Amino acid sequence: MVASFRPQQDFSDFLGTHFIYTYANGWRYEWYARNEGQCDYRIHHGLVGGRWATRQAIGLVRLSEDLQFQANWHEPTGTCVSLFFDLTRRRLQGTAFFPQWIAGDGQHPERAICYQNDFIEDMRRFRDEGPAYPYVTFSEFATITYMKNVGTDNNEVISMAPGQLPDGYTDRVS
Ligand code: FER
Repeated sequence: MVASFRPQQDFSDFLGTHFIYTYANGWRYEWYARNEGQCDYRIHHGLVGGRWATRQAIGLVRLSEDLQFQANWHEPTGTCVSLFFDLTRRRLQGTAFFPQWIAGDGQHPERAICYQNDFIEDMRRFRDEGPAYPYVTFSEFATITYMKNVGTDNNEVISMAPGQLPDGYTDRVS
């Protein structure tokens, strides 16, 4: 039998970290590792810029003994997201599978632009009404421009809509 490899699943260097990053195509996101099972995020630029959510359920994986972590989750909209964070190199690779109703030509990304927590039932309805297929795959590398540990379960990190933030908020570096 071939020995299987599974790095120790120690998330202590990742949990509580707040990130701002920009994808190669210009999309800018903010993401917070709230705790082992949940993330908060805000979308500043991109297809669904203005969208944000807190306490989204995620699965976390530590990919190696280095500071490499992966977060995987499924949104109430039907979108599936997988983010690979390389903390040492301050890089990220993100893949999202968007249903047609969000990312298809002539469809309705604007319906997903909200504070999702207040519209979970609507998002599930849009998801179920579709169309879902064919899914639209987004896969890009991003550069992390801000990375700071602010502790876990901090409600001050992602607490208002992207449009309510002061000018230049996403340009801060750390
Ligand atoms: C990301 C963080 C969150 C990302 C996507 C999301 C594409 C969420 C998307 C959605 O729910 O629509 O880095 O990369």
